[in-house]
Amino acid sequence: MTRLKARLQEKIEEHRPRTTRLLKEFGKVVIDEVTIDQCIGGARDIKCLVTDISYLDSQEGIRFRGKLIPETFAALPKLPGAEYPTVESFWYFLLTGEIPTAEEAEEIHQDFKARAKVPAYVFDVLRALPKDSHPMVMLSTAVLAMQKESKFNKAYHSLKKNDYWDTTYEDACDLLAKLPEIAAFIYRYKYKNGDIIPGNYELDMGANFAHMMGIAKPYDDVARMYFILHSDHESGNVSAHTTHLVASALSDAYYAFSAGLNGLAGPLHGLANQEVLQWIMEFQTKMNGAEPTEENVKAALWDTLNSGHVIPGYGHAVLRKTDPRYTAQMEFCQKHLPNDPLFKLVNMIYHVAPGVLTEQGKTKNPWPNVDAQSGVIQWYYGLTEYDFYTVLFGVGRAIGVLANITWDRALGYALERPKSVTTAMLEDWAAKGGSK
Ligand code: HAX
Repeated sequence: MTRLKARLQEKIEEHRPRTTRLLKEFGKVVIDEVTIDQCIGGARDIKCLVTDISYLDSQEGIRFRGKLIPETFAALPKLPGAEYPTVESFWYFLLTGEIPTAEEAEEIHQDFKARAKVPAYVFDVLRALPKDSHPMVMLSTAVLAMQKESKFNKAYHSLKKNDYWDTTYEDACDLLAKLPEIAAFIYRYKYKNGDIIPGNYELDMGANFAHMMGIAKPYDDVARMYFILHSDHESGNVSAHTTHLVASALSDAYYAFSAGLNGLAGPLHGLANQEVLQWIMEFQTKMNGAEPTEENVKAALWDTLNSGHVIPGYGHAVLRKTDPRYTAQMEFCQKHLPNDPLFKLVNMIYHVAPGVLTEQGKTKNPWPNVDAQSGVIQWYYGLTEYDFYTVLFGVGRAIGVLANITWDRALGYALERPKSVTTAMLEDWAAKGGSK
């Protein structure tokens, strides 16, 4: 057993009595109320999910295990010469809340190396799909195709509830170890004439991904940064919630994560990174080679709004300030590509879009989210096929949602089953001023 798994087991045993006590002694304590606009309007802000892995504050943004993004990057171990921590060390941190030593992180690297071989049939399945399938269809299909490998599923009938986490953790590690190769395969198969670069598993996850993508340094650090930034955003977002929901039926990690990816593929969620680049490319085409001004950007943003569409990369269901994941990527750009024309244009949009959205007066948050900035970095390093960007998000998102479903099983979280009501009931309660 790795030190991570042993530590996780200790943490789970320490934690379980807290959840049991809350349920048994305080189960009827009221923590929230539900209004009609929340019921019709996508359950915004209703407190009905629990996770200790990350917490999203509307003002300060995401904290992973209590740490802000810069604190997380500073605290975790890095390889010699690297600017960002390894994904392996972050996995340890998300699961346990503790900063691993370099040796503990290396042990995870070795563990992932032993789990990394992708079954050959996965590549056959991918090759059988139409080549113009969206890369997210390919990723989700590849994950689902591997469901027969699930250790949880194989062991299910012989397991006791308290043991469910163990094989869920095994499935999570197996999946995480394989995802970079699957994602890189999709990229090289779809866009590089099937010229596949075999993995080098002596490298950590970020560096090996860069190697398999065929992109030189510092793309290894871009991959580490990108996967960590996109990992988790507490539990209510569509991809995290879907993964949790599906896993709550005791569907295994393959079923659950594949479903989560399908949610991530929506334009209001992870696909927004693709939409941002598409918007920028269409804008540049309209500019026809001329240097864009703030007035041009403003006019284009209004055109988008007036045609009834959203400005991709702006707004958020929880955040009410610039997304710190946006800021973290902007700082990377300021350091590595300060004069890049696309970066300059994205900055210009940042200066103009919040004012336009505020003037329009609909959105509760006119500030950029993670997706407004992420494509620029990928484009700069040669990854210009922007319909691939959500796959990168998906590999990162796996870290968070797989850590979460491992803990879901450890704490015995129940089958999710909220209650629906009818419109007539809402009308009746509206007339009476409440349901009581
Ligand atoms: N452009 C135009 N209108 C916007 C907007 C934007 N960027 N953001 C919100 N609005 C509109 C909403 O569509 C809504 O309009 P209606 O009343 O006509 O339905 C109104 O403003 C109120 O919305 P809100 O309460 O501020 O925001 P929501 O919680 O409903 O939605 C979204 C949050 C992220 C879906 C929304 O801001 C949006 O559509 N943004 C653009 C797409 C995007 O960037 N998505 C990625 C979000 C981050 C993420 O999940 N990454 O994966």
